[in-house]
Amino acid sequence: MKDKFYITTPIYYVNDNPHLGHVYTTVVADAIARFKRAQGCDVFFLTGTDEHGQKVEKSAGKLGITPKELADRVVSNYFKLWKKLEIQYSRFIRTTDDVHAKGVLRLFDIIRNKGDIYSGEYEGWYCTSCEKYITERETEERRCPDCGKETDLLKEPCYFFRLSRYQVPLLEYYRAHPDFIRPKTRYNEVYSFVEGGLRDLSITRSSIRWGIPAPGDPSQVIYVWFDALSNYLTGVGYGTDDQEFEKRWPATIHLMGKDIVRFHAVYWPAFLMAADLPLPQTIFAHGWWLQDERKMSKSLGNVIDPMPLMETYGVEPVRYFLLRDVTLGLDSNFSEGAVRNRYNFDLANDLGNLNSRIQKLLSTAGMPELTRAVPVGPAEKTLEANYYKCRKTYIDSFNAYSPSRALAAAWEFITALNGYVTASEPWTLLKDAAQRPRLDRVLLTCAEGLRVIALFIEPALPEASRRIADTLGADHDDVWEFHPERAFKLNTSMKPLFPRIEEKREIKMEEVKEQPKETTPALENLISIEDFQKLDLRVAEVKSAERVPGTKKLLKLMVDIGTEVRQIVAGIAEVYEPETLVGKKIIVIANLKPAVLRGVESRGMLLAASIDGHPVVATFEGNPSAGTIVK
Ligand code: ME8
Repeated sequence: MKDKFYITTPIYYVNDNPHLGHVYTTVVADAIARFKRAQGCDVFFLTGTDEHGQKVEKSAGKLGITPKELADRVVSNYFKLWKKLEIQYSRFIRTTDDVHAKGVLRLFDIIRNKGDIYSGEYEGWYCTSCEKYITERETEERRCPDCGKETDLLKEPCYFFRLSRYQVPLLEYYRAHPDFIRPKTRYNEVYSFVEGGLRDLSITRSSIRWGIPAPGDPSQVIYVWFDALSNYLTGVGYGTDDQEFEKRWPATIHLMGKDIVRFHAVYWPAFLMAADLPLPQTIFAHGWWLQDERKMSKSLGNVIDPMPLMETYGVEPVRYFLLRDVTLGLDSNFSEGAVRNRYNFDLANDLGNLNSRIQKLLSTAGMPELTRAVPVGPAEKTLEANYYKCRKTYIDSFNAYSPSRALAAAWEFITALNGYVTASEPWTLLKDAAQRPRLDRVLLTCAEGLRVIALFIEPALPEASRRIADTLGADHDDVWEFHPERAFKLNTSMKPLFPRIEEKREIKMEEVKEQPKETTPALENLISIEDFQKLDLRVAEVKSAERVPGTKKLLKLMVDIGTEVRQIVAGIAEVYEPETLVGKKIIVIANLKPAVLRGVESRGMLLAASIDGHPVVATFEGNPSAGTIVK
């Protein structure tokens, strides 16, 4: 039987249109789901919208339409966006669906019959924007600690959930399941929050009309979070299709932003315990995309609209950027320069060039013939071994929910194949008919290499993957095996995958700040070759990188220059996240006089081009070893 894998995203509020944060979670979930499908799992991927509550009611009121009309409008934008991004969800659930309400009522009834729901009166400071009461611990100024908005003192009769009863069972559960809440930082936060004591939770409101009425008491509407969290059950048949529910529940992973981890890691498991239902395997809270160090959010009005970004760079490059540029779990400052770099380096240069080189070779040389090809030699064996190593890291990383690391492994293989193409000099072989058997071996290896690259990139770049696979017409047995004797039915060549972005398209999105234009110097002040030879330029491998505290632009890098590891400082922090540089091969001037920048010593300088004021670090095609002289 296939392994079952059930993944969810949060269901998003419909008070406003989706922004890059929503795209992020959904793309990550989609990539993980695609990876698991490729591994042969029986995948169920649930996403949807959270349509009830005061926030939606208020937004609709402002627009002079009903909440349901607003929901329908915004939901259609979600549908369009997910289609464009090729999000392959199994089901899209809306909390206004009838089947959802049935499941919510069942859950409410079961918990009430158990004695864990009782009626009382609630008074507290309520943040309408975040739909939650603020605890005394969190605020002294009565402002919401998350969005900074003012809170209102509310007092209302309501039903309470006996959350306090679950403090000890929750703590025991966390201890017995250290991987229940991930990453570890979130586990620790949640653990100490629960350790600090849990008060009963009001789970209905009399002040709100837009929601599911509480069973047996229509004066009360079920609190939006009780309603919303239940979607993970109702989305797989709870209350309406018991067979489906038995098959799917519990979820393997609930993925969400760290803003809502408490709802998922405290309230939700407590509700499930109260209803005697099994708990999900993992609650994974990813970090935030920040703008100017603050969370990108609708309440703060600093969101990035994914549409123009996708128009400028294409849909797939945005997917790739989101998956690759930040480790799942960490925060990251959004910068368009980083999107552009990912596009130009990883997609246009590494993947796009490799694909064009191989496609061009195949179409010029014609079909390689297996029977004519020389046997696999040391270069092919090395490449094959490299593939298996990268594949292992790729699979382990995706299984550990680290798409960025998985993609880095895929790119390691892309670099290796690029190196293989260069080293085997196919264009020279092509000129000599006697070398045809050798050339056929090289071509077959290139085709096989490209084929496995198409598999590697599928979770991030489904369309590019399809296009590559289509041109190769490979047989699909043992897809994950690197097979030197695989047969291909090559199709005609294809258009470039990721053409380099032209300058004028690049700057469309960004606020263009006045920058002194860098001009290309005229051919004067010529230097002699001896002058040039004074420079000790070397290939250097970045071993570690970190920001220089208190500066916006400076990174401190430790680089291996072959003879030693030394420290250099570079003004590239606005464009490069430190961790993305580790492992990169760059060019360093090793015999530059040391300098001290903001108190940090720099012994050398890296080479970079400046494009519209943004540094683009010079790197290599292939993989030269550290210390190699650049001349
Ligand atoms: O909270 N960076 O819906 P919501 C990364 N309806 N991810 C972000 C982000 C950012 N700056 N901003 C938003 C709700 N997100 C509830 C959920 S679930 C039972 C109910 C993503 O529309 C992230 O996944 O406010 C975050 O958790 C979610 O959008 C919040 O979406």
